[in-house]
Amino acid sequence: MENKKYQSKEAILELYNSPLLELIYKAATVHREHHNPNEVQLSSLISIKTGGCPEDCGYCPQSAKYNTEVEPHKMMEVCDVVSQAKNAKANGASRLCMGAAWKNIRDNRDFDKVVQMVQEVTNLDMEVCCTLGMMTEDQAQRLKNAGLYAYNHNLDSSREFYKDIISTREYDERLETIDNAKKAGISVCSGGIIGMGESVEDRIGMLQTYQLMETPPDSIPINALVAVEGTPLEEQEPVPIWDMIRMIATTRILFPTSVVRLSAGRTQMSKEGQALCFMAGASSIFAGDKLLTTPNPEYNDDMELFKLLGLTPTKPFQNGEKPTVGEDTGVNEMKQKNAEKEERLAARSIQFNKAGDDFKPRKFSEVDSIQE
Ligand code: SAM
Ligand code: DTB
Ligand code: SF4
Repeated sequence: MENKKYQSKEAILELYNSPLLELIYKAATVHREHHNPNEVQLSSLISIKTGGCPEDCGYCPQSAKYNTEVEPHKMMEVCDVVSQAKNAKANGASRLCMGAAWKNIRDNRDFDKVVQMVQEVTNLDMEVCCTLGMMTEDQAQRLKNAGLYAYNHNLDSSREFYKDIISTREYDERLETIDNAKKAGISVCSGGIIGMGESVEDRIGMLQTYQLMETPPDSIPINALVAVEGTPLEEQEPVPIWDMIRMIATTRILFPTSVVRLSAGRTQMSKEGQALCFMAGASSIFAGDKLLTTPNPEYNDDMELFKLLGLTPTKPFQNGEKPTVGEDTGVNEMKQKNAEKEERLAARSIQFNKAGDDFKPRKFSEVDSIQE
């Protein structure tokens, strides 16, 4: 749901620039009308496929175009993702977000694995979110059938500023993927980054794009740029906390029912700063000492902050029903092939062991004599 009062850029800008304490008060009031202010969702991030991305997003350490410390890694195994998800759940996370450094999803074995991850993590009673780059409607349907709850695909900034930070894809392609997620009935998570050198008008431009959508995103992450060495934005100064608070408060007022996420960049923020972000309507954080590839506050520090502020982690599926987990032909074929492979390996090792029964190793002394 959007707040129709703020549709023009001028109206949003006036709100953004209003006296800070007034803005926070207004945002906190809206927040209390639609959300429990004492609950904040813990979301856990896993980079299921890291680095080597062909896109050139100027902020991203995973782009193959930049020389950063990120080591590329192939697709993780399903069992490892499930075990990390169990761990995150035991620590209070109700959502698992799986990220892949892809330009777009391709219909191959790696995607079959992702679909299986979605099935298995949803079966743990967690909200599963994926962020895999561009996605067709068929791929969205397949993920939805497997139990996917949300898809994260950020517009990141205004249409005008986009060209300055990414040259390998168009703003409209981003909008298309968001539409494909919506058509499949997947909850949309889409937001942006501040601190990339954009103007306040660019921040407002992004919010207006969401505001003018028929259905705005259910979840809006606000990231503060993590300036990573080797990327074109490595020299950017940390974004002032006041900008973060203004952005969160404005987003909260514009989209009263959406979840506003205080996302990347928290290691630069004080506890007091983060508390004001919660006051201004943020109700979700990424928990765990790593985002996808960059650092995040220690889990224990976050728990200390929760205790101090009297916050509790949100339970899963507060804003929507748990999706059903459907069978998937690709996953079933993959499992069948894996089972056959294991059978073949087991048969081979039985043969080997049998041969081994008759095998009498020679004594060392005999071997020595041969060598002589
Ligand atoms: N490749 C997919 C894509 O771009 O949609 C998914 C992964 S990508 C890393 C997900 C989001 O992470 C980006 O849209 C961007 O908003 C955020 N992100 C990436 N690098 C960041 C950074 N250095 N600081 C803050 N946010 C960042
Ligand atoms: C989002 O908006 N922020 C998260 C999540 N969606 C996938 C990612 C932040 C990534 C920060 C840079 C990194 O760790 O590589
Ligand atoms: Fe690739 Fe996503 Fe990073 Fe852009 S933000 S370089 S698409 S991983």
